[in-house]
Amino acid sequence: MEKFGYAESSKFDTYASRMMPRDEFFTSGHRSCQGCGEALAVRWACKAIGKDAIIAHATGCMEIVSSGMPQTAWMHPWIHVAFENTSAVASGIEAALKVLKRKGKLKGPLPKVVAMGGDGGTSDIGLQSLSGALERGHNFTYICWDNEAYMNTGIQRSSATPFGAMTTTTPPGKRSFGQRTWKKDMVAIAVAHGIPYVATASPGYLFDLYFKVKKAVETPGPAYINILSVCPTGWRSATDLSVRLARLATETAVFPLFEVVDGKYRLTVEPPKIRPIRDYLKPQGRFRHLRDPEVEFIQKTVRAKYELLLEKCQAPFPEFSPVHVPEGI
Ligand SMILES: Cc1ncc(C[n+]2csc(CCOP(=O)(O)OP(=O)(O)O)c2C)c(N)n1
Ligand code: SF4
Ligand SMILES: [Mg+2]
Repeated sequence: MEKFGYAESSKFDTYASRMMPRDEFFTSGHRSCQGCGEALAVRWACKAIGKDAIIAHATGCMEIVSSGMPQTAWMHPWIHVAFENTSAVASGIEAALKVLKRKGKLKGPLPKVVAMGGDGGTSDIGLQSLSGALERGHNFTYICWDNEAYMNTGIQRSSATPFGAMTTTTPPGKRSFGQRTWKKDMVAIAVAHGIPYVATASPGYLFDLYFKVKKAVETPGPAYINILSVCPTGWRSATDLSVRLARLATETAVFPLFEVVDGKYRLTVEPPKIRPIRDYLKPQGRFRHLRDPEVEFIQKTVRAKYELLLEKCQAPFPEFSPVHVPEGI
């Protein structure tokens, strides 16, 4: 795959696993559910991270399914941390590596530092330590496995749960249609920190995901990637539909794939025609209860947000001006 590069890869409509590096860093034998889109995303993200990396991982599905004592599916040095301090731990690792290098105890390029967490661990509980680490400019990459609820503890809503979705804490009924709030925009929050690299990715477009993660870990300074992680258990969807659903999320503009480099937005996957939102909602039991008015509201809002994103992509100026402090002051 490396010989094609990012630009060429976007021309492929089919996907062949043989085109990706063979090294496995998230190995088989873990206990994720059948058809878990999150586990697929982790596997390919880890291929992109490559050798010589240290991972701090919050509690959540990908930690629980992969690290039951005395086994582990992770081939990288991997630390299980609490929700609140994932990015603080990553900051500490990065700072310690720099000190070791300064003291001459580490030679050559430093290992890459990566923090990972679910949407609950990122957009709710770990948000303040993430914000601090982005603001301080640590050289690390944060990856959010966004399956849109607290799945590991039994499908409770998070601030990343989409409008109208059924969870165990937003049950639809006579007085409720499910989640009442719009999904928190973690990408916009990350961009607002003025960091050099922010992106969305999904297991429906693995080449796109691979190159974004690679770019993120190679970017000096903080990088943030939000990965839509299809969860058949929580989304009440068929286990053989996960990759299809990930693609539908982009084809319906619910989850556009783009990157923001030094404040400049760029769409990386441009669907030739945006499909109606029903195509995405229908295969998911979590949206089964929605009536026409709610579906129409979702359609209208998704369309308006997509238009706004396209405008940002076409804007001649970046969202922010990167500040490069000159040497010596
Ligand atoms: C401070 C704290 N609160 C609650 C829990 C219980 N808990 C463990 S996993 C989990 C769900 C995590 O949700 P998310 O971060 O979205 O990851 P997912 O399981 O969906 O991949 C919760 C609430 C905990 N471990 N620590
Ligand atoms: S609950 Fe969802 S995210 Fe968690 S392992 Fe199962 S399918 Fe994957
Ligand atoms: Mg989650």
